[in-house]
Amino acid sequence: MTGAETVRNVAFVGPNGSGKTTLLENLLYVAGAISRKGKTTEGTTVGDASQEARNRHMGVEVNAASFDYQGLHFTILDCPGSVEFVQEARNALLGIDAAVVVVEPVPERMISIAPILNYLDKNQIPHLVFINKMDRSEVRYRDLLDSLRAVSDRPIVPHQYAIGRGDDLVGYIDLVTEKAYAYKTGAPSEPIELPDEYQEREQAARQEMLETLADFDDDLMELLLEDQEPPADDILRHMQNTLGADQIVPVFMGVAEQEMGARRLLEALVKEAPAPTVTNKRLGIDPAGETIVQIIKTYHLPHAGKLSLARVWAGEVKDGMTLTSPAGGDMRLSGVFKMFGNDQKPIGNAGPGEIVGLGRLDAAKTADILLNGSGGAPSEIPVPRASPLKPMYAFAVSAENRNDEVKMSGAFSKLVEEDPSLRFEQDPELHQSVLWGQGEMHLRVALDRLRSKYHVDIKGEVPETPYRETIKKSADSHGRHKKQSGGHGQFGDVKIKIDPKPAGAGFEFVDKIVGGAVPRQYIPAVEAGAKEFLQRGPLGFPVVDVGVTLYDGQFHSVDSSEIAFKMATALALKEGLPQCHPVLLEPILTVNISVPSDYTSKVLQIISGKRGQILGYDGRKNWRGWDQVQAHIPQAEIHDLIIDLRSSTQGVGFFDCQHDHFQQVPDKVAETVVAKRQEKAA
Ligand SMILES: Nc1nc2c(ncn2[C@@H]2O[C@H](COP(=O)(O)OP(=O)(O)OP(=O)(O)O)[C@@H](O)[C@H]2O)c(=O)[nH]1
Ligand SMILES: [Mg+2]
Repeated sequence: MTGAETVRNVAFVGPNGSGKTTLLENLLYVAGAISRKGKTTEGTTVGDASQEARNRHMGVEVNAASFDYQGLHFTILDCPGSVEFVQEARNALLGIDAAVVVVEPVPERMISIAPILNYLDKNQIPHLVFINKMDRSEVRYRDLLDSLRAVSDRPIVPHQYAIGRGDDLVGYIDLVTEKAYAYKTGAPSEPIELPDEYQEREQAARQEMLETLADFDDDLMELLLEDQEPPADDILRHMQNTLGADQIVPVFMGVAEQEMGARRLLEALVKEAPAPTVTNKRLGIDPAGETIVQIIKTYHLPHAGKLSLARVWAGEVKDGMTLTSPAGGDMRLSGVFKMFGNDQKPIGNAGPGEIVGLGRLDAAKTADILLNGSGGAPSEIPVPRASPLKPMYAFAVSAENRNDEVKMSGAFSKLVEEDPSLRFEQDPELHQSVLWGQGEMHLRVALDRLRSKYHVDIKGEVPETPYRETIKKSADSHGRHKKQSGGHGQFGDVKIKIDPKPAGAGFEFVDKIVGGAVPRQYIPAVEAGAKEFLQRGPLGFPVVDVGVTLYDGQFHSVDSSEIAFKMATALALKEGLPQCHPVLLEPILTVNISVPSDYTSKVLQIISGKRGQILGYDGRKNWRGWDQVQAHIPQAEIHDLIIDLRSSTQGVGFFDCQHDHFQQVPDKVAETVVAKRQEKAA
């Protein structure tokens, strides 16, 4: 067990492909935690631990690497960058004490980190930026810094300043110590003279850094006003304090692939990253109290069973102890593990501040708070919780082999435990099972997991739309059901009026029989017969907003029965409805789309292209530079919305939606829908 002061928990986040896993691999190598460096393109890294990640050469879930370095116990969480897996990062970030946002040196793409910066600031999570791939940089370093400033609410403070860029990258200046270094591939950088042409830029950047730090410290401000030079140690302390309080965002840089900047970043994490006690203090949790753990990730491993990656907020976890889930169930903890990619090493126990794997907590889900003892209800623990993201993309899923349907439901519920941004639903109306998630890749990875872990082959298709139909005109109709076959015959006869009703009225039945033309006891059968028939109207869909008035009929004292009147009603409707000008209705959703304002006009185009109607747009609350567009869009057009949104907003656009009303489908579209329906029925 490690004391909380000597623990450092860090998450690597940032856009997909920015080099997080590569940076981690190089960091682990220079820290001596691995003796050979793997490559993400070869599926051999610690960070891309799962088969699904290795196959795709990209992160698809969070993975942890714990190691010791310079007397500190580090855990680094490598988060996937793809927006479709962002729930993983959101859960992980709540369990760490500092984040490294890894970005590429491309100003136009900085907007893609805006959502994650927003989340970090909302939760006051200290974070620094690592500008990776400096060997590819085509712009001036100061322009890169400006592009970061444009998306960060907190001041951007360069800790390192680049010397050269792209192919001409030489090294960096440390703005705290004012020393210059030249990079060496696969070796520590070497001190050099600060190049003359950088003197001025260095002075300006350093002055700006000091002034920003002074905004948070009166003593430093006074010193600067007196034109005095603060000692490097003091500056470092200010850096550490303001970073720990999420007041500034220090910027580091390098070329992860060539180990450049990896040592410097590690040193910064050692000297400047906050200890778990800082986070505990912010949240108001006494680390010395009774055991509190938070599940930040759930894995179902093929051999080891369920493994929960957990942050110990307080107390101790110990093999064999009892932990209580929010649902109230007690679980016996079976195994405490130090995590390292695919490897888990049993360690028996862990203390406050540590992030460890916990074995066989069968009733625990990702994001749960678990307690030991009488520490109160989990819901009262002041730990931030990541709300599950609203799903934006769906597949209708079915087992390739019909016998696997039951197995499929069980397997999906396990996947949802691992990843709360997935949702699995049964749709009784359309007889389809629907898997909801964050995008196509997200769902494809889920289906791959089902295949590799639970051995069920699942097919995913575009879900069906729950169309309706209604009528525009009234008509009278007559239905007679008569059968004389041997003994008992069947006889029912009804005259009905069919009327359109206002939208939302549903089905209305009126009984206007006088003089017993249809005896009392058969009238409920007429209503039931109508309801049943209207489940599938002339176009093939449930009929809504229609009134049926029974005003006349005939009966037979022996042959009439409920069933005969039901049949007669069905015949009357079958004949009458087509005279009533039936039209197709489709569900319309209210959709709220959020995008950076620069893309708002593109979004308006996308909406029009999907037969949508724009209701209005405005600045998004608490999101500087973002708009929220509200629109009505037909559900039938929503399937690809997130794909179109992402492809025209650098991946950052998102939406939520809910059902609003049904609306008549334009004739051209309706023709296709009805033709398809008839084809399917045939
Ligand atoms: N030129 C250059 N390429 C790099 C550097 N660092 C990483 N790469 C390459 O960038 C690609 C993506 O690297 P990853 O480490 O998988 O990126 P990631 O951020 O983990 O990606 P996700 O997990 O998908 O979010 C790989 O092909 C790396 O080899 C670098 O410093 N310079
Ligand atoms: Mg990765």
